[in-house]
Amino acid sequence: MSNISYEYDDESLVEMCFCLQIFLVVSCQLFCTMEIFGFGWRMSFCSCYFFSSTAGPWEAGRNDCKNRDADLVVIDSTEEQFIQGFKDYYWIGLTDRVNEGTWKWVDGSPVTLTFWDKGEPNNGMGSNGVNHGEEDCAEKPAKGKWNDLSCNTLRRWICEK
Ligand SMILES: [Ca+2]
Ligand SMILES: [Ca+2]
Ligand SMILES: [Ca+2]
Repeated sequence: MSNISYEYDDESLVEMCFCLQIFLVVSCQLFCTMEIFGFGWRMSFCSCYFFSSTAGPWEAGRNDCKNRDADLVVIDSTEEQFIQGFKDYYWIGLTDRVNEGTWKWVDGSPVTLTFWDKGEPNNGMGSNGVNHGEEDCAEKPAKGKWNDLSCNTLRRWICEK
């Protein structure tokens, strides 16, 4: 599995598109231009992402994504884990709210590939035995891989469509 070690300036890439097959990261503006010129990749290989500048609970982030005709990001390939390069904390579209311990993507797709940080998901149980409360939503932290935390925590979010 490749080690992804990009670092992105959160402020400069608010919206971007990403094409899996050719490992290409482009701005949405450029991507739209490419689409106009007949690169019909969007349906099969490419996704576009929105990185919010404001923070809110997981559900608020999801609602905002839906208002953008999108949903919280579903990470279904190693390449898509490029989001780890962003420096801030962001909600991703993964939750175990319905069945504790059964993680589901917001689009209903199976969780086949995961990038949990060491010891995560821990449902709030710290390594020192202190329980920080139910943790049912997943974030991409500023550093390290995924962590579960309380869905009411305020985080920025990433939408995908
Ligand atoms: Ca995806
Ligand atoms: Ca949980
Ligand atoms: Ca956790």
